[in-house]
Amino acid sequence: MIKTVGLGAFALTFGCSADGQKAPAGGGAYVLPKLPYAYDALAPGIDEGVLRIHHTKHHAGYVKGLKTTLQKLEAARTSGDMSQIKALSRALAFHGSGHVLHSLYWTSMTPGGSSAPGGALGTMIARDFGSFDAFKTQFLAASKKVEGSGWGVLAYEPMGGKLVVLQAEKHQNLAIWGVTPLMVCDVWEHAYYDQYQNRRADYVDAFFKLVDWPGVAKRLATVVG
Ligand code: MN3
Repeated sequence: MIKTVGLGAFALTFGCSADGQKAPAGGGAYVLPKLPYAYDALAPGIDEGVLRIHHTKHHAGYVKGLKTTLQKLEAARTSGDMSQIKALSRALAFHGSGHVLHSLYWTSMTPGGSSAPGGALGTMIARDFGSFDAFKTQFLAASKKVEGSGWGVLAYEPMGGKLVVLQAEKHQNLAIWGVTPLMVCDVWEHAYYDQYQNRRADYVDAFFKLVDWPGVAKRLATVVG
């Protein structure tokens, strides 16, 4: 049975195909997803120009980098030349994680934002962080204090069956293996500098007001059943 969960234009398909394989979340290909809103729809929190360049240049660059890296790895296997394996493995994690996180970043936001979550998501946040306000304090602090370029991440950790807040450095560092990211805040300078200059904290506060909590709740439902 195929169940499609619409996350704006970034539709994720879950379920099993005829051979029992779970359908890939990205549709089986690495492509730049369309934004689920217009480039000017998040203003004034995030300006049109910032969003347009971020999506069409930066995210597109990670998609291209991921595909190029996979091609180089295939060539290395064909030739048997593994001399570049260290750099290629790093590039695979970097561009692959960049593509995953940016795809999620666009759908972490919705024009006008949304109110704090209730339902199963609200209950889990209260259970795992103490309260929504306590979660918010931790998420904002984590996002604002990433060292260098990186991300603030709300994720579901399946071993403990709980929600966690992570900082990611670059795209691929400081994760727990196996988590499912549910909501992410990009704090690379390219995400805000043209609008906020060095005021990363102001950008993070603006991002948080744009979070699409119903969308986050849908993502959680796909991993906790
Ligand atoms: Mn970015």
